[in-house]
Amino acid sequence: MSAHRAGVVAILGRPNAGKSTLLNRILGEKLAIVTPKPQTTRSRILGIHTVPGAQLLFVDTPGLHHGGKALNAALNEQVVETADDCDVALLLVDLTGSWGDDHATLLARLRARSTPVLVVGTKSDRSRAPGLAWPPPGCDTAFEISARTGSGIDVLLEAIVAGLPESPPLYPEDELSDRPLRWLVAEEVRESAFETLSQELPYSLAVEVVEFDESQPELVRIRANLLVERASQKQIVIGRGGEMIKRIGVRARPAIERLLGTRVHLALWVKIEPRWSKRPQRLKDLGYA
Ligand SMILES: Nc1nc2c(ncn2[C@@H]2O[C@H](COP(=O)(O)OP(=O)(O)OP(=O)(O)O)[C@@H](O)[C@H]2O)c(=O)[nH]1
Ligand SMILES: [Mg+2]
Repeated sequence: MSAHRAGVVAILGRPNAGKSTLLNRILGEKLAIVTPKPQTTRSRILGIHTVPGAQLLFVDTPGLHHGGKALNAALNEQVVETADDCDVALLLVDLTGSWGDDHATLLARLRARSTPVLVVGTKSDRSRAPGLAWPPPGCDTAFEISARTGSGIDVLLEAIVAGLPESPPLYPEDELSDRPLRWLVAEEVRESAFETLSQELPYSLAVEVVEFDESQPELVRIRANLLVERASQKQIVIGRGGEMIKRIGVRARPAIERLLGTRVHLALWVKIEPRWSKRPQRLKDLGYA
């Protein structure tokens, strides 16, 4: 019998490449939030996938991007640190998009550290961008997957396992993530806000669960604050007569109930917290750094 393998698998790529969708598909559970908007993921999330003979510790990362805010800098730092610390790297490239210098730079960095890198084309269920050279320049092989249909995922998983070091399992086999439940709950609310609110507003929004009362086994009472930076944003999130915040709650609640496996009472409040996205310590408290 071959030796047990285990290690950290970094999921890297541009915003919107399909990183979180792939993680959820592999785990068979929704761990990471997914939206059509770029820059959805704000922090590394460890997703643990245990199979006979191997344990894969997937780290979903925010998309690499530009911009001067402390939030953006914190996001990019997490990407680089994850890339430098992993055992196998997946470089996700949207097959409906393009290959660029950002991909090439990341690939060169990983190769310089001798990290095994698998280049993975995503969204293969959609038609490929006509100008895309595939496999990309400098790559002999590349994978193609669809996290939506599941196509190509088994082949990819086999290749990942082959690249992992020999090691006993590093986490209990029934563990799914290193993230606390209340953080996952906050993320569900953030996803709902992303989907409900339009334009840039979601990027100025943070969610913090401030109360999580499990004293009644059949009904968990949760209170979460939606933090915005300005009074005008607060008005938009609340909406006319409270209509918007109500919609955010209605959309988030079933997802949270699925996550917790109980009925949930969800109370949402909007609070102004100027400059939350610019304060490194606050980003840490919120779990975004
Ligand atoms: N058709 C199709 N759409 C996909 C697939 N994978 C992801 N998407 C869509 O692409 C969008 C972005 O997916 P995410 O998983 O949030 O992308 P991400 O790379 O995690 O994005 P950030 O967290 O913003 O960096 C969503 O609308 C997904 O539904 C796929 O295999 N096929
Ligand atoms: Mg994501």
